[in-house]
Amino acid sequence: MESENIPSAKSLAHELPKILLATRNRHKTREIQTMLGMGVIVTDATEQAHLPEVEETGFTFEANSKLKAEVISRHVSGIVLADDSGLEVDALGKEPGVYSARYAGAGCTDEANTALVLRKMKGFPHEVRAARFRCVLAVAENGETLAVFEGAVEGFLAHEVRGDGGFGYDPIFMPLGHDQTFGELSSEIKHTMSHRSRALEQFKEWWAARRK
Ligand code: ITT
Repeated sequence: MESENIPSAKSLAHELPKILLATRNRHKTREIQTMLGMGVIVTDATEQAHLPEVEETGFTFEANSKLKAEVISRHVSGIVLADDSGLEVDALGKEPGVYSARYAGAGCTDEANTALVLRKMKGFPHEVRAARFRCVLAVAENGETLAVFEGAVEGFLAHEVRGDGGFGYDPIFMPLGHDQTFGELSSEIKHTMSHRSRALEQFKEWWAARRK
């Protein structure tokens, strides 16, 4: 029973600031919730059936993140954060890039995408396997972008799938200075250097200044 003086966890949760992510990728939501900590409640489009699917018609991460944030922010009150991200492989002319989620075809699995990248890179030696993850976060309110933040992490592609941590291309990406993939490294280590955490640090500063 809730006492008069001690607020329940439920009533405290009502007091916490909330951020809606314009994503249906639960891995992104989990990572961003972890990085923002317990003082913020992060929700996403999977929890709100009325939110539309946003077609990613842009040719850059920035264009697509703005598109997702702006469209979703027209349907809710408050700020909306969108994440558009992906893997760029230099030897593949920066593919899969904005097509990272659908590289092996619409609705394909992460495994199919990673297998396709490895197949295209078969026989390429380590020196020409440079790659990076990029993340662009856009914040919008009432259909208008308020700010955009970018983060990247450089690295190399592994020759085979290694580790089962993370998601997407994590099991084939070795960040610079490590010979393990993001699939093998802990999520704590990933969060110290990832494209998403680098963009999110800038968002945190912007958000703190706005809430002052
Ligand atoms: P939303 O558009 O609903 O946010 P999505 O998964 O389609 O979800 P993107 O269009 O931004 O999102 O595509 C991002 C893809 O890039 C994602 O599906 C992964 O394949 C890859 N990716 C992004 N960040 C990654 C990370 O931290 N680790 C591994 N792969 C990542």
